[in-house]
Amino acid sequence: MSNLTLFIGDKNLSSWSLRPWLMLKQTGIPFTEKLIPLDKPETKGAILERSPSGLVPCLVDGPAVVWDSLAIAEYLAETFPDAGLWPDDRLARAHARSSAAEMHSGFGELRKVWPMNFSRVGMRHLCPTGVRRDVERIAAIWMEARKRFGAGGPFLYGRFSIADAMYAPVVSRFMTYGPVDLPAEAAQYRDMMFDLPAMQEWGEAAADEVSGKN
Ligand SMILES: N[C@@H](CCC(=O)N[C@@H](CS)C(=O)NCC(=O)O)C(=O)O
Repeated sequence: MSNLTLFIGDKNLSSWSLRPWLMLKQTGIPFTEKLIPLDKPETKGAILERSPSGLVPCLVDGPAVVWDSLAIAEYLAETFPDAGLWPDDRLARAHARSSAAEMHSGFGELRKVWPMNFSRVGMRHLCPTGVRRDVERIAAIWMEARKRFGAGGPFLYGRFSIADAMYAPVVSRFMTYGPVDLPAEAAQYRDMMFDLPAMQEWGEAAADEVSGKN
């Protein structure tokens, strides 16, 4: 029997924390969340008590300590096979893994120039060439996944998967710094994701953090 605790950072800012949190929420896997406020003198020490990398997210499940969003995703997929966190079909799964990995290791310009700021929808912004290139590549990944593998539902691979969670902070950025101009199919996916009750719940907590309610 699992007893999961997910250590996360501020909901307004911690894009990496949103990913495994959304995987757990969307699949209904029970967990306890513990938020460690970022950018404070005590932050590093508090995270290091739990996460050997000194970074969040970190998942603790009894003796298992899993740091890094993608490692947490794999741990959840393996521990809860019925949650269907990767697509069943081998080709779709290979595509989904590639999409998730590209997000995990790429899109540096977009991440640098447009940091996640979840509660601030519709901010004025610049869109330099590097960011535009990242936006176009992300839209292409989304549309290819939807076209080839998305027939079974509204998510990238039909049913909700790790790939959707990996792109959730991008969905937020596409609202914060925009709404960003996207092809219709990609915009439809972005809006569907942003409207998920779990995304709204995260957004409300992010807004409370910013307004000082939390
Ligand atoms: N590659 C890591 C990145 C984790 C990361 O950069 N986390 C940031 C918050 S979003 C962090 O812990 N920052 C705290 C610090 O640097 O002190 C992952 O995928 O989980």
